Amino acid sequence: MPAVVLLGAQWGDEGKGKATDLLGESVDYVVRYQGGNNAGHTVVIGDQRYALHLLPTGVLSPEVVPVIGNGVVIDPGVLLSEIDGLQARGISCDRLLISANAHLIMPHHKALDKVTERFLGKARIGTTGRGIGPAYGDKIARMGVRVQDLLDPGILSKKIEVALHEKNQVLTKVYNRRGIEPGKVLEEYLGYAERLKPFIADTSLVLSQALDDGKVVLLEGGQGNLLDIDHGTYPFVTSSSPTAGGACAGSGIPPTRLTKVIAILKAYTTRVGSGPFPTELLDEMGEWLRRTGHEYGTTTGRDRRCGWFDAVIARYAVRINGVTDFFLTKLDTLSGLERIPVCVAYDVDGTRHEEVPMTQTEFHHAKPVYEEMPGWKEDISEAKSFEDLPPNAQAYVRRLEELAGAPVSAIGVGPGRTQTLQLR
Ligand code: 2SA
Ligand code: GDP
Ligand code: MG
Repeated sequence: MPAVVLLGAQWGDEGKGKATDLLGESVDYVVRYQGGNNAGHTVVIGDQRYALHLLPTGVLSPEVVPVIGNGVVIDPGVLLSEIDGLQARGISCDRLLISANAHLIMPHHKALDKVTERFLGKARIGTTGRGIGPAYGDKIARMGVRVQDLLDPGILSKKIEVALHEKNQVLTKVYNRRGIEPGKVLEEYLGYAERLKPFIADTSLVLSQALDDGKVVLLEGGQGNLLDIDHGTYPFVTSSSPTAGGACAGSGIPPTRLTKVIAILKAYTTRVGSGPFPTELLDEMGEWLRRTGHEYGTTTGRDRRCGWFDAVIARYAVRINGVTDFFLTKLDTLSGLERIPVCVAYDVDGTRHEEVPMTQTEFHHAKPVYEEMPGWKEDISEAKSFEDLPPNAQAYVRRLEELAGAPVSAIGVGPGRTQTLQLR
């Protein structure tokens, strides 16, 4: 009765979309359990490229039931355009199930995300501006609007009115912006309700029964371990729990039913938005990684910050998530380098740290301690097995495995479905 979690081991964009798609062949349900349309998961099938934001990657596999779990925050307008966009490309979204308990992103969440970021100036988080933080804020404050509220216009109207009573004060008095008209929001959301109704379900019940029936459920994380609201580089994090624990809370699947935790690990490190990043390269080398690895935000198009592989955070991902295997991605990007530095520990104000430091102040002071690995010149994008890789590429993978403390079970050597080496 397997339920498998697939999550990002670093700061997101490790290639989770491609990895989920690959597993799509052997799973019955793919569930998004947190985040919203801040996520950007890319899948390349033949000459077609799909960038998914809210829909689980499983939507691309005809046999899979895609599920948006209770832990997700949904911008209904964006979801419907994503569905329409895929249907127009011949991908059916009819199987989609949306948890009645998931929360909705409302217009005031998007407005507040943007004004607060502007107000913070240099201290901004660097959010995607999609209203994610304010939507989760209202959820925790118990004033969120949920998917099931779309089924009851009376409740929906009341909730919008109560929320805007407060949020309009903030928007107009604190930030000098125009207030939002409750009637207009109600009309807009009632329109969404009509179209979304057929998809709304008690998804935790559906998943529980599916597991009882021996089906395979894949829980697809967005963002990554270090963007977790509790375990990440707070406050430079997203407002949800991309970690394995979050997969249970955000889907209603109990921890005792999880059989595997696959962490997607990029062969180097990237981050979008602000916050500490010990191995960041602010020089030409960083630019080379960005260009060679096409490191630009899938949702916002922003340049991703790039740096060397950091084994301290890979070990941390194993500790927080109980990682059973790694999928190592983008090994092909590193081809052509003479030597490849790998961060094995941090120097924090003269003290060596093998683990992520306890405080953010220390994390901000962390300087990488590097070990250098010899690089390889060969193009590896056509490799079909581990043995096809040049010896130095094999040694690089083995060293990362050793430093991170979990086995690598697959290696990505290109964005395409077929550019993957299975190791076990
Ligand atoms: P938010 O919008 O409140 O979740 O932003 C808070 C922080 O979380 C980061 N974040 C991300 N980091 C990497 N990838 C994400 N998805 C997109 C992608 C990002 C993009 O796939 O490329 O297109 O810019 C993602 N979503 C949120 C964000 O940068 C903030 O640091
Ligand atoms: P996600 O958010 O973790 O799903 O990752 P993104 O889709 O935001 O970014 C990962 C990018 O790397 C996408 O453009 C993928 O097509 C691409 N990609 C995934 N795996 C590989 C790989 O092994 N090699 C290369 N070159 N690209 C990859
Ligand atoms: Mg992404």
